[in-house]
Amino acid sequence: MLIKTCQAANLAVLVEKVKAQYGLKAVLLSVRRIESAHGAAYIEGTVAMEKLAASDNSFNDAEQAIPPVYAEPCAQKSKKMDENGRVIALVGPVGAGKTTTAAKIAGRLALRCAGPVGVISTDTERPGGPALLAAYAQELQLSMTSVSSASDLRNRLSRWNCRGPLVIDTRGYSPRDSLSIERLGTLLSSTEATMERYLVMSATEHPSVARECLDAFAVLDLNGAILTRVDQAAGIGHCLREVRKRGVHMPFVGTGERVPEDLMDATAQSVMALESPTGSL
Ligand SMILES: Nc1nc2c(ncn2[C@@H]2O[C@H](COP(=O)(O)OP(=O)(O)O)[C@@H](O)[C@H]2O)c(=O)[nH]1
Ligand SMILES: [Mg+2]
Repeated sequence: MLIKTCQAANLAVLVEKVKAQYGLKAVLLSVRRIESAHGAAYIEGTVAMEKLAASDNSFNDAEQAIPPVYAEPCAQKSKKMDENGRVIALVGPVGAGKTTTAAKIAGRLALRCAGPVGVISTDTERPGGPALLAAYAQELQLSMTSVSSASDLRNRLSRWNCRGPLVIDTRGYSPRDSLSIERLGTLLSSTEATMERYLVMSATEHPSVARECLDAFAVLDLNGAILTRVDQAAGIGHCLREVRKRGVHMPFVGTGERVPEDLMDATAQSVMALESPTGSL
């Protein structure tokens, strides 16, 4: 019999995490609430199982499973980084799914991190801009802040002080609005934090949009691209071709509206299944 411990933000998340990580035969022996030094609370369960389930994998294993064409740039960078110090920013056009994907990624990180996970919205110029992210943050028990300037962002990052991973959701811009994209670059570069930047783009758009977005947002020194709405797209081959042409890393695809569930690792197998006309999700 193997005994493991497992942490999560709340009991429902813990049960899901145990099921996903250790299989349906694992037994939750006990649960205790832990207050961390920085005031955040989480729960820790003791789990018993006969043997490790084949599904005992996590983000890291999934990253290793991604073929080099998708994985290399980010895997190299993130391996060097302490998980708690990870800062991930999502950029892209309006309506691509940035906010939803930010919540999905933060929710996924919360499943595997014992400490707090934070989200930041820079979408403060529009009335109600940060509201959707704030709602997800409340549901997923994430620490949420909005920032409206470079100095706000710097202050937030320095106050957070690598207590856990941070996901930054930004305002959407048309790929033709090069001035705003440049300003966004200045905002994101105003902090000294090492930041992973991902373009979020929808697979339902016309093929030319993927091309335009990949070219326009490349000035932000992207670590990769995340394809959303693959569940609604007739096909994703056109986007994948553009992504491959540029050797861009693709860590995830968005497969639906549910947060955080509908985020799939872009492994060779999963992408092949999506690409093939008979493939299913
Ligand atoms: N079906 C589906 N809908 C998605 C996906 N990702 C986001 N959405 C939906 O797309 C809409 C716009 O998403 P949002 O995150 O607000 O886009 P943003 O403007 O880029 O921040 C929302 O209704 C989301 O629920 C996905 O992978 N699949
Ligand atoms: Mg948004």
